[in-house]
Amino acid sequence: MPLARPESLDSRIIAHIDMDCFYVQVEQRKQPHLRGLPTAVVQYNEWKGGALIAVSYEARKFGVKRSMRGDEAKQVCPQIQLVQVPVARGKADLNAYRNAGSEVVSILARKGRCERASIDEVYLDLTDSAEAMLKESPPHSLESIDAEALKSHVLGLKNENGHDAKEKVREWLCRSDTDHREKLLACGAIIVAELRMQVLKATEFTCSAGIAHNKMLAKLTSGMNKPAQQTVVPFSSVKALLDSLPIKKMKQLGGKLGTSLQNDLGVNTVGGLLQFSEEKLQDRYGINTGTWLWNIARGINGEEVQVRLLPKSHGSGKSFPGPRALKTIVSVQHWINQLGDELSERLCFDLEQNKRMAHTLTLHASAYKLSDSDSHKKFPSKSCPLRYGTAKIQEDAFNLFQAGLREYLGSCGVKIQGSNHNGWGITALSVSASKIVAVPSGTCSIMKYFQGQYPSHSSSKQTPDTFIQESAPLSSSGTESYSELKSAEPQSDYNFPCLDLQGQKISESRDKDSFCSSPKQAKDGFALETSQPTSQPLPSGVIFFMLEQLVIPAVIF
Ligand code: DCP
Ligand code: CA
Ligand code: CA
Repeated sequence: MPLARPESLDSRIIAHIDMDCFYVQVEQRKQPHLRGLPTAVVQYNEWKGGALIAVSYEARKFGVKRSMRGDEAKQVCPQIQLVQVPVARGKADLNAYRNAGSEVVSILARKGRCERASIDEVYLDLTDSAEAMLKESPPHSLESIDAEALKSHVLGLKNENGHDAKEKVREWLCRSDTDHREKLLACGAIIVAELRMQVLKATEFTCSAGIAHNKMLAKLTSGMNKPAQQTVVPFSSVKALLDSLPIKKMKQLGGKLGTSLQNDLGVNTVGGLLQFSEEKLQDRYGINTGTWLWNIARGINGEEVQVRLLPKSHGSGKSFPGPRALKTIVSVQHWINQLGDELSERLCFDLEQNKRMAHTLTLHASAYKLSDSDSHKKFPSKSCPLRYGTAKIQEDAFNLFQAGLREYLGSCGVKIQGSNHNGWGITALSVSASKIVAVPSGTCSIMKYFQGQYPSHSSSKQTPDTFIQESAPLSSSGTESYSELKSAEPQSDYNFPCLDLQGQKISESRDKDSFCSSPKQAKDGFALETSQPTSQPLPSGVIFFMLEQLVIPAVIF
């Protein structure tokens, strides 16, 4: 068996913080009379009362689950309060939730390196803060320990739920007869309890947390004691935690790899992997995956917390289940226009607030054919270079759709033009923007940046050659991806489009396709994202002229 790695002596302090029934809390803050009542947020939809997407803990006690529809929830809990997700452009509008998530991030990021991992969760690397606390005011020197920290669940601590549980936790937090790592962990628990209280005070939202020596263990435990509680993972309790952890519960083992471990190796818990040598796991699953499996069986995970407060991609999508499937090109175009409009608004907001631009536009769809021998064939996702401007995004997304549909229908020759029924249906559509980068600092103007970076094309049409196959999953509504995209990245040497900014005048920008013509959505929730962008800001010589509904980049040298 290989020797233990340096990572197993990991003395970092990592927290994973996840908001409790997040969309419900956002709605309850808007409508305080809903607080404490069984409440659920329902996705816009008339069928059977809509789909539940967030359920309060009061409603969960009645057996209400996220998989239910509104009507079903009312059967198991007649007094349930159902709140509709806000709607814009005929689809769910998640801006309020995104902004609420940003409010929380702006508080958490004060204490350590912060990685926004989804709309309602972050990782924090609190190592430096914990080291500072241990040096300056170690727990045993404190006159009193914060009540919230005393409510921590410390894995492996006996008598966790007994009457003197808090006293046990106090003893654990204040131990002086332990190693440096565990003293740091105690400091991490106190810091996270304090942060959670700050979040509650500033936003009225509760959250739960896992505190451990690495991301994997923090993530595994943040949901163990919900709502409004935190769980601490001392190194000594890792083995027991993983011994009983079903293999499919581990992030990245929920799919085929987890199934293979169960079926081919007969392993049902993460700890069950301990019986295999690293070489054996590498022989079976390749060098990287084999080593990764060997490590996770021991609770080892060297993954760093990335500095990321902003999303890596933006998406806007909608599903059209059952009878609502789109069956004509005209209806598809209508929805692509709605999705493109929303995406364009978000891109402009990102550019204005964070000085970032996306470079790749991708269209995903789910489809069926009526007479289909090849029913497993998926609608191919397509990408092209992204051009700013609502009409351009709409046009390019529609071209991508048509290219995808041609390929999807293949030789079966179903016609794709016209507005009559054509023998196919679209059950989900999404457009997304990825490859988001900062406009480089030191560039003397946005316009020069565009002119220098992007070869000019007179035609706005994408040629089929620039379409790139992708396989990212569909989003059902507006999405932001905060983690690495798993889909195939577009080829790196594709041509960038002309952004049509050259010689743009204010008067010409009044049309719908003007560059970032909608400044209205600036929101307080993004304050931190503005003040601490993950990347370089625009050069100081560039300002945005705001004129009525227009925002035009201009050079003031
Ligand atoms: N969400 C969604 N559709 C899903 C899952 C989640 O729209 N299938 C939204 C609603 C949730 C939010 O994302 O409120 C965060 O998702 P979580 O999985 O973190 O669940 P909750 O925060 O609602 O509950 P919990 O307290 O269990 O974390
Ligand atoms: Ca959550
Ligand atoms: Ca979550």
